[in-house]
Amino acid sequence: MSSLWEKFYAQRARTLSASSIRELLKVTQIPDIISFAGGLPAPELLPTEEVAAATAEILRTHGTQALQYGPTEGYMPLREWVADRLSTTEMHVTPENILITTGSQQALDLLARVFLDPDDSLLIESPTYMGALQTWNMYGVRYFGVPMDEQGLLVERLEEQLQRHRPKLIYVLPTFQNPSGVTLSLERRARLVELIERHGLLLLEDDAYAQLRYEGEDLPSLLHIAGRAAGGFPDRVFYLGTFSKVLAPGMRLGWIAAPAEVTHKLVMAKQGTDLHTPMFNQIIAYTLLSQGYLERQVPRILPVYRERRDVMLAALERHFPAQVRWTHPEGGMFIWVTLPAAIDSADLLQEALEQRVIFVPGRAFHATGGGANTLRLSFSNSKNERIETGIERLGQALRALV
Ligand code: N5F
Repeated sequence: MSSLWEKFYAQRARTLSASSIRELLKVTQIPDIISFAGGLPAPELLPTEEVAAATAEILRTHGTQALQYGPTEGYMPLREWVADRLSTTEMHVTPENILITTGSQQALDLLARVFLDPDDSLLIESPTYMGALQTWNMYGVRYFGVPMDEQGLLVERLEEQLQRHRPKLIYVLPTFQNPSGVTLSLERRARLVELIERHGLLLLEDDAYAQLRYEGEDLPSLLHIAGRAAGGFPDRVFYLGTFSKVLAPGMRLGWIAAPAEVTHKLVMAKQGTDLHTPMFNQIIAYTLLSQGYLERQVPRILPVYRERRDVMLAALERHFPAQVRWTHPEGGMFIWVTLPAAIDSADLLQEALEQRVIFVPGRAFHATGGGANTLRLSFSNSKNERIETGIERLGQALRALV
């Protein structure tokens, strides 16, 4: 239906669509709904006490700085902290490489402002993080999906796409991917880095879940593989990190690591967007991090999420029909489910809502069509009993459709 404002909207606003995760978040407010939709941290693991103590301390010691405007680049001690965490003996990262953003979601948008013209071609994993698609849709880009298997992106399928579409950038979530939960193998990581160098495109690595590993060995990031080869910060890799999954998403703190010249451009784009990320939140985060918060918090989080993952996997075995398949993530927050081809997960969501359980239907994670028979389940935000009950209800809803 056309509204009064239709003729006034900018061209880029015509393609705006609501995030299905954000829309489903509203449903989550209904008390007895079991939500496997948003990738939200467990509420009982959010550090309310520690943030309260740090806040009181900061107001005493850094009060005026915390309540004042600050630099667009971010709070220097926090930038230094991130740079130190990313530095290795082979790759020195400096604060010049780091821009603190208002969540890593903002970094996705700033990158688009700086790098993407209408009709630019982007390679994305299929499926991929829908929040990135939502941002980039506004810039009129063209997507080409690269298929994945249980080892992640099929790198051998890339070469042909690189030649055919001449993309400017490839967006990859190599570790505990959102939404599939899959991790890119070491061998494929090395080949991917080599390919982007050879074909001269940019690689955007989104590593939101890297710290949440429940089993298996840590793998080097694409940034670190490229950095080792380059003997310093690589030219072609931009790396996104976030404090949302291990600290608190409500603080809206993320970062981008990029070559200093690129960071400088991104800073100018951010100046026009929100001037800077809240100083108050940055100083709280830095205070906690410098007092060993992560070393305390990560070991608290891991056993809880590992158990929730295992409870969900076991419940899926018990309650889902045999024709349904799902991934076994080694970390992160998501399990990706593939239903028989004839079933649409959007129809399943309608059934599931009746049973008071929700998830994200898979279509939204596919930029180039398809995925109607897929769906994403998040296990991080619900306690074991609710996971068991929710999957049982979902199994019932599913049997009504199979
Ligand atoms: O750093 P932040 O909080 O802005 O997170 C954005 C983000 C960036 N990159 C990846 C791969 C992510 O998974 C996210 C966060 N995505 C969650 C999700 O459910 O897919 C949270 C969305 C929560 C919401 O929209 O309420």
